[in-house]
Amino acid sequence: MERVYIGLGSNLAKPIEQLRAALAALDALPHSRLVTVSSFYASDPLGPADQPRYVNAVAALDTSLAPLPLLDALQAIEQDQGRQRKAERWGPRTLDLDILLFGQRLIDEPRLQVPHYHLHARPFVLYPLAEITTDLQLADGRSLSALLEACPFRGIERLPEQ
Ligand code: PH2
Ligand code: MG
Ligand code: MG
Repeated sequence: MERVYIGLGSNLAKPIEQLRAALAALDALPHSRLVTVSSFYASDPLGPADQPRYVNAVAALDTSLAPLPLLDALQAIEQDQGRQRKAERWGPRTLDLDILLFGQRLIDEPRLQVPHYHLHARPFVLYPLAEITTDLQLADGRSLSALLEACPFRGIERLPEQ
């Protein structure tokens, strides 16, 4: 089993319910166990501003699936929850599931880069991740605490217990 951190995001069709349904689907994945989930956080959209606010969370999953089969499974969950792939970068979506970290692996393939490229710049990823880990070292040597110091808790709001 390897510990994988997955970023969840939604800003369409009842985002909180989208995240809840996605967590149930993650828990039901074969060869996998959902370990922990952060609080849910609301934030303004990064990217095009003419879209609703997002709800984000981070989940820890223990899995013996390999990275690309896990990515396939996550994309199938996105599809099941009505994700429509559009040309617009960073546009609105019912569900986004991103592999943030995969054990201590460094992955650089056309379909998958791990650690996730934008991890360091996104408070709505770093703060939920920090909530469910301690002393996290990324496979590329960066420490989560250093990333947090460089990325203030700004523009995000921790939602009350769901
Ligand atoms: N995801 C995006 C684009 N913009 N903004 C917020 N606040 N949260 C997201 O998850 C997000 C975003 C594309 O993945
Ligand atoms: Mg994303
Ligand atoms: Mg994505």
